Amino acid sequence: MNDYKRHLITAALPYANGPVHIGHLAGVYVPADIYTRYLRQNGKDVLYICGSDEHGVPITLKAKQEKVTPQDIVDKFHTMNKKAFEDFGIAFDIYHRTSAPIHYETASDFFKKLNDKGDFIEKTSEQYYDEENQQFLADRYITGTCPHCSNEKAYGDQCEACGTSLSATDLINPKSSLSGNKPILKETKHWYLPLDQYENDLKKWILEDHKEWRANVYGQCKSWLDQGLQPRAVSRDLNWGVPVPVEGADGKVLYVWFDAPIGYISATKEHTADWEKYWKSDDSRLIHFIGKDNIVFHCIIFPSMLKAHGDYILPDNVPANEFLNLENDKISTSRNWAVWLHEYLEDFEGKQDVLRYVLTANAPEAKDNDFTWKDFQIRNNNELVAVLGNFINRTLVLTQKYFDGVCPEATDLSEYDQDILGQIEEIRARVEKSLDAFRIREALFEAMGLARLGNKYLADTEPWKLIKQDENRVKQILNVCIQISANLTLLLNPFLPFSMNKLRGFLNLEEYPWDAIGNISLIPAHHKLNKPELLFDKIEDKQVEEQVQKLLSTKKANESKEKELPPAKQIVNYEDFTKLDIRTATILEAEKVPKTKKLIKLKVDTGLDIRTVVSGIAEYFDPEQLPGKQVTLLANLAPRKIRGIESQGMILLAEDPSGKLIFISPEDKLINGAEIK
Ligand code: B3M
Ligand code: ZN
Repeated sequence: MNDYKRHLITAALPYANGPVHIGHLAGVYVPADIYTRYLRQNGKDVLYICGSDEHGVPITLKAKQEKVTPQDIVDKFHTMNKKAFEDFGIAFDIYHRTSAPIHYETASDFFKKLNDKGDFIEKTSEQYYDEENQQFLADRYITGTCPHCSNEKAYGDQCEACGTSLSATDLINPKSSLSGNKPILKETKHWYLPLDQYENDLKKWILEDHKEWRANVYGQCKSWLDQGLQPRAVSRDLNWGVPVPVEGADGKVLYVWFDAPIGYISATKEHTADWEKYWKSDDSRLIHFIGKDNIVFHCIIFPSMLKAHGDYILPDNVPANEFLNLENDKISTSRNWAVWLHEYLEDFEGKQDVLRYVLTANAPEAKDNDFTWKDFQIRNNNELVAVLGNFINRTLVLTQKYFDGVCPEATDLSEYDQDILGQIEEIRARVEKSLDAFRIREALFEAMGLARLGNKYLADTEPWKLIKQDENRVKQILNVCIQISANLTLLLNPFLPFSMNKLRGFLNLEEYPWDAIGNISLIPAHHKLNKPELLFDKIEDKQVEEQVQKLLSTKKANESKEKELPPAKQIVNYEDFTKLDIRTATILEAEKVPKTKKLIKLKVDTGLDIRTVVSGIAEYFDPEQLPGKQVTLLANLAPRKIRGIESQGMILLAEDPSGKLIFISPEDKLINGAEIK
């Protein structure tokens, strides 16, 4: 660890326009939480800061869609996400929000200071404007055809079909999402932060002084810096956000990416009157945990803002994670392709640590990774249950059984015992090395090494075989196992806080600091342990199948949403329509046409006669369900031979979005042969 006096850990502020999911946890909040808990266990002065990002265009769009105010949207998701994080043991010192007055004040003051110093460039440019709504259009409010791939639903900032980032003026046939009209170009003034002026300082600060940053972070920064930085607008024409605090800026707010990182500052202010020492002294260490899509904002833009301001420290590291996919597909809020935290806890009550474990063991630190329910089950059953849980359980159950739950006294430990216990410190050193370098996933693997070691020790020594002839040896063995268990509570606490808390209860052990790891008499002889329960239990196939099924139905629903309605047909005149003889009829008998997949032969009562109709509905209906059903029939369709059967007419059906066929039946029972006109 390093010698900083204080640590300020920030985790990206999630947008309050949707619930949080496993991708958020894996990318940012769990690794930051592990790191923070590690610092706290080391007795460090540390603040862990987060909150809701409550501005930006998507929130206003969602409010519009749902016919509520943006404040309603953010209130709902702020409350929901705050609770979800708490439920998962994400131990923020504060979970603040950017709609709070203290944030408005802080962000305004920040802008004013830069503005007064003349740090901004004011520039007028032409932007799209919706005349009907008398409003400038944010890029997200404009759709049109992508000039690269011809996708007709590209947004003014990005085409989601081909991934190209766009300017609204690149779009062919631009359309306002507000009115549907073609927007006009109109002049508007904005404030720009001249990033180009900070380029040289940034180059030195990142490319020379922070070579230790993760390769993905360093690489992205390098590529931005190599391309050369341009001035960036820090204001927008929008009515949701922090108003631009200068005269004559009506209808303009600070760009969400200008105010959101200042949210870290306002949250710290809200939390402690002593906030300045965390932000403004060189012996404080600022660390931003974020996802990879936020790198440029935290490594280039926010540091430029901080530098321009002058009073603030810059981040010492920005450990950004790549993305987590779900069952081989990109996690997406709009397509509901996610595992939502609140839903996980409904289905896996009390299993927060299992998810924390799996997301860390498979963390997308260096590349995108995939979460699958099968892997979730395997890691739980083979690692948490079979290794960690099994070791703890055997230790505690055997101690209960042989020594009434009292830690036995161990004298004259064997060399093997001493070697095993000596390895605890080595493991601790490896965990520290990994955590200090933000290799959290490797740190977990190393920490689990102590559980693996304990398991191996038990398998090697087999105390259950010795109890009859050599009780003294069994005392030594179980004492060693109990000391390993006690050390595990400390070593795994940052990763699995719920379970280690439980284990501390089983061991009747008080809390110890991190540097007690390696102490081999944490639990003295004759110390009474509590009655144990299982620390982890198996996840059954059925539970996993249910989750997979849930995702499959999401996939189906999405596919049918994407399915387009068939195009409208040519106009016909009334004469043409009256030529069709459409009548009610009742199915009397139904049987499958042999050797076909789709066909059913029906006998129907048309009121006029009883006739045979062949219909392609066998994939959707059982012949047994059909007799008695009243349907509509096109009665004067010229008879056709289908598979050797003459079909006299056609039953009318409609297709639902999933492709399922549905009969068109009268709402009330009618006579057969009633004409439909
Ligand atoms: N709300 C983006 C995101 O959730 C943004 C982060 C702000 S951190 C200051 O990806
Ligand atoms: Zn495109």
